[in-house]
Amino acid sequence: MAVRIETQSDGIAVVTVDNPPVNALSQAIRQGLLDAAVALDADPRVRGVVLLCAGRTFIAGADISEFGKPPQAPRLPDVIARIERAAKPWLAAIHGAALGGGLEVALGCRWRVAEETARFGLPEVTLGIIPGAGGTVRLPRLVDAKEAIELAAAGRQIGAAAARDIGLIDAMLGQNLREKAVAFLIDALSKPWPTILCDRPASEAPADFWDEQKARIGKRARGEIAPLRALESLRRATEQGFDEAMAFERRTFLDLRDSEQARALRYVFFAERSAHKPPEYDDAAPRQIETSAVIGGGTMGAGIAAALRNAGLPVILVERDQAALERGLANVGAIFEAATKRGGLTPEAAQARMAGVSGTTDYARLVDVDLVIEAVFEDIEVKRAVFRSLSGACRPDAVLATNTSYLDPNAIAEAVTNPERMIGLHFFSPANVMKLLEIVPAAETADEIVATGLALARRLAKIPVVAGICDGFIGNRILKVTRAQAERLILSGATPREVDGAMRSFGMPMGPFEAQDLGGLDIAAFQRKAARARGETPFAPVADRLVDMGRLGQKSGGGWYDYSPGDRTPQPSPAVAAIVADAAALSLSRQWSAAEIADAIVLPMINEASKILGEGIAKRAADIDLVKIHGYGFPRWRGGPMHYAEARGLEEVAAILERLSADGLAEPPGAFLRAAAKRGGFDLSQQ
Ligand code: 3H9
Repeated sequence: MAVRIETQSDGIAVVTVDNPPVNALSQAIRQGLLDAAVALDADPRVRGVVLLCAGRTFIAGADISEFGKPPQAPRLPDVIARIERAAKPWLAAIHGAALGGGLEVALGCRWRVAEETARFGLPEVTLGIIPGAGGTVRLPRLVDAKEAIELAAAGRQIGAAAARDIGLIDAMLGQNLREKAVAFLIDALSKPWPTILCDRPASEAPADFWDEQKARIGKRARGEIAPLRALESLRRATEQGFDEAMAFERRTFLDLRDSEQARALRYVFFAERSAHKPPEYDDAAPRQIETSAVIGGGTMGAGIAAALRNAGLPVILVERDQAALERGLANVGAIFEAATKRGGLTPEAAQARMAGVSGTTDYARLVDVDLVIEAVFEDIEVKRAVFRSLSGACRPDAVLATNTSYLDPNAIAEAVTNPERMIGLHFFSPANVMKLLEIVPAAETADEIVATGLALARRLAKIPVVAGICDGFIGNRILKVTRAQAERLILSGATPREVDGAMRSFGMPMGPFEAQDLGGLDIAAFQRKAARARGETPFAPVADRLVDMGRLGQKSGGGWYDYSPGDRTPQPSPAVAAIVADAAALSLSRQWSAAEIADAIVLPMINEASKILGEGIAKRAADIDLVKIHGYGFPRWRGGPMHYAEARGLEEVAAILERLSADGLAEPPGAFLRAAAKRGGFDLSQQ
């Protein structure tokens, strides 16, 4: 039985939801809860009800996989209303996560208690919807409107202590949740019961409060619809009666559930989960990793070391001399210090993390480590030398990984004894923050080493994508196209500011020129130099000139934009305009709308991504979407470039590419994209 009832001799009934893996509110669970409320009200032995869940979590929400299908009775709002008005009052005893519909069920209970490690949230907005079973209506009847907005419109999740502090739960209980919850309920039954939320007034907010919140949430949403709709629903909940507000919330929920954004966000949700288990490696068992080392303590190496420590792995940081080692250790320390300042880590936790990082300049110290990640300068000879040293110093079965972003892991593997244990693990900067991990097997890499990379990604809370070998792998190969297109646009009449603005409007956190100024123009210039040495002809006439002039971005006081000292606000640069005018003398010049600019950048990205898929560099279209969302800020609510292309229609994408190509502004659509357009789409299934 998915919903079990046990009636104890003390008059407390314990209702257990048991629907692995996350106790989602499938039709059977909704029906089971409704039946339980009816049956327990009719049972004279019962005084009160404890609702808890089996397995690793409380109810994690509605069953997202049911969203695309016709709804089945009973509706969740009706189930919750029945629980709320039950004659025998309910208490929710929460462990794991109470999310979405799970928290809404808990709000229908008269009391909520939780284990210290429990988490709470209404993450519906992250799925392109708003709560649909009273979340936005009951929450502001329990907690302050500001807190309700954080949870329901900003989608923030909070821990048990914070939940207790804002009044979302009545008590935080330790281990043995069931016994403690029953004891809590028996005590609570003997005191006056709290008023059910549907009968309480909503928390009031000053007149200008909602306008301020609208501006704040709207700014953060960057094109996403759901957060502002959730805010509107919360506002109605404070201004209208319960039933009217419930009806508004439900209408909005149903309206959004079938929206393009919700479809895209659901697709990403399931793609993220599938990413951890690519079927090609189903039969490979990961190696046990208990100890680790990072070679190189620069920005990337320090970020990787911090990520490993955050996941509980001890780290040995290796540098070539004592001074570099001290700088590297200081870089790692600075990451934990910053986390402490932001409130993400207590000073004690930061100290403990740092205590787990030891430093050395001697490879002999690595004799026993399970995993080494190299993050030194992007130079093949430097990297080969590191791997020769590692081959001599480490156990023959230690996993050896390179964090290269452009070099060929096969060329590095030549320096490794037992090359089947060597792999590319491409982190994104800052490595302790960015979610993406490109896993790049070399020709001889064993499947179990790829599986080890996948398991490591899970442990580091990252999204893994297995990529084949080509220049830039999946992400940076597409990035090169993005940059080249941005440059073509400014040579065709658009300004850097217009291009950046258009891409922000599309939903990117930053435009391509601002991003280059932030990261520095020198790294890409270095890659172009290497590409030219290989006989390639990368397109970057303006960027090349800027680098020659020493305009490397913010760090040199100017790049695509000018910057006043101490001010990071990009200012249009007359120097750049002059270079563009000079370089553009032969090109066409025209006015560009924001939508045309976005097309001229995003559709060529899709074209390149299709080639990547056609060549087998990416195994699934969904992998490319995850790379662009988690490594490059592609708007999640658009589902990534491949999902976006399908939603737009591949025929249309191909036709616009043809037109751009006729004007010399992009490559024509490739064979794989044309074939997919004919078939009616990429295969966006995740297997
Ligand atoms: C909602 O509630 C709407 C209501 O307001 C209105 C109703 C009227 N449904 O993440 P994991 C699967 S909207 C279906 O790897 P973890 C997941 O696909 C919902 N399936 O585990 C995976 O399957 P598989 C609001 C779900 O321990 C497996 O469970 N709620 C759902 O790392 C394990 O997932 C949310 O948005 C679901 N709701 O993390 C919560 N959730 O093994 C979404 C998970 O086949 N869920 N699955 O790949 C989560 O945040 C995490 O899953 C959770 C566990 C934190 C619970």
